[in-house]
Amino acid sequence: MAAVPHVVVITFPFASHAVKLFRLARALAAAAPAATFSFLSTAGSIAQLQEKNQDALEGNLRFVEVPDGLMSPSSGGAAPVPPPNHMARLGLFIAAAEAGGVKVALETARIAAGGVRVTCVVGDAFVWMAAEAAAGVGAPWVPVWTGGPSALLAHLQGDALRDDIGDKAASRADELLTAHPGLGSYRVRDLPDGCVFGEMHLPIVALFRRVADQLLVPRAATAVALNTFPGLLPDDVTAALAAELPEVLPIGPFHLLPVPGDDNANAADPHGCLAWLDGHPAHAVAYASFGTVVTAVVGGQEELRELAAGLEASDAPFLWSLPKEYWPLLPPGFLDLERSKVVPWAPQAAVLRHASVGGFVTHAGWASVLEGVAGGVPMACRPFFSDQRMNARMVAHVWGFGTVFEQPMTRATVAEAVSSLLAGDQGTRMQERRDMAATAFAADGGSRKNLDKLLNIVCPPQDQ
Ligand code: U2F
Repeated sequence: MAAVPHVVVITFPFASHAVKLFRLARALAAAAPAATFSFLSTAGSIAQLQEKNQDALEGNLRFVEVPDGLMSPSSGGAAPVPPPNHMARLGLFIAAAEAGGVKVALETARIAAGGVRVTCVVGDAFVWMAAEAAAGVGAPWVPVWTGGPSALLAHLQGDALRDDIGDKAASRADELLTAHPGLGSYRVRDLPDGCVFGEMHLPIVALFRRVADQLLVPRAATAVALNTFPGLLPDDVTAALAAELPEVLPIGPFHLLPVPGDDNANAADPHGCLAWLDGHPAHAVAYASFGTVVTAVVGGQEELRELAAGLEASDAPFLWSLPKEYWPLLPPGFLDLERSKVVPWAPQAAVLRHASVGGFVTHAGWASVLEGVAGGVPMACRPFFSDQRMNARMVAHVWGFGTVFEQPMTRATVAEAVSSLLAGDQGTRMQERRDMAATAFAADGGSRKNLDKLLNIVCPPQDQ
């Protein structure tokens, strides 16, 4: 008799990764009701997910904790170490996961599921040690890359890029990477931090190298799932990824993954963004947001004030999602502007789908880019780090769907970018890709087929 499928989905518990992997877990759990699903994350990340998802979850999905590394071994795990900064927390989590935290969590998941052995591990690629843990229990490993696919390609080709560029990144910054398959549209300066330049001592840099090495181990991964949909990426990027990886499964946009009862249309909107948008004509409003890590001040307080001044100078009505702690940095009187709305959080995917939104000022985090594409909203990108420069380049130079701030934003460049997004016809250039996104999970949609393939891996047909 075939084993009862028990699928573990493990997330990287930082930034918006957990939200993305959790949506995938819910979509898989809903599609395979006979299988058991365990969602693995740290206690803090699980608490946040539970707070945001108060509706009934799929009955075959349960949470299981992985260690966050914050407990001091010398204290016998009794007292938490004082919370360090984001990068330090990330380093502690990785160290704990590598020291056996993931393996132990798989065993915890097995016990919590009444002893049903883990039959498949779907995991955020950042949690690279899940590969070994999966192999240890004889289960296939399916890594999931949530960021920009071109940045993944750059990490996979990291050795060749470092051999080519060495320490000449600064003098060759504007050179196109035409010698590297799939990277010909990008300049040296667009590469992700830690690939050939950046703060090489940071734990995230070591993490990216380890992730790429793990993905390149022959036969370690059964398939690699990406947050994109067939037809979105240029052919050379798709071909280069296929050449480097085992089966590539584009199963995005993740925000549209089919989760019964949650299509983002009824997203929580405690600050009334959608009702406010209802009061504006089509394509009239600019929306600004910088995701969950950048939050608009990575560029510094001065740049935040320039952005504010630029939005004000553009004369357009605007909605800005900005965490409240930064509001005191805004120019005097800014929060009282009649034509603006500043909120600490917006239901972004629904906002970008709203007919009145005509332009998006973004850090070019990959989910934000996909939500912009799905909403048909052209973007003015201010990339800061990681994959964001490559994502921004894809938006502006590959798709022609907006602009990039190559320098920190100023009052004048913001006002000009916003006016041109709202006045232009760039939205029509993306009509085809927008339609592909909208139908990605329809019966014959591109991502639907890949999601079915993924389901066949995680729960082979006889087990569903
Ligand atoms: C890191 O990116 P972020 O988490 O900062 O950015 P996104 O990938 O764009 O994801 C942000 C999500 O948060 C949502 C938004 C996205 O789904 O809709 N959101 C919202 O709903 N409301 C708000 O007010 C603000 C945001 C990293 F920094 C990037 O470089 C990577 O590309 C990304 C990959 O996972 O992770």
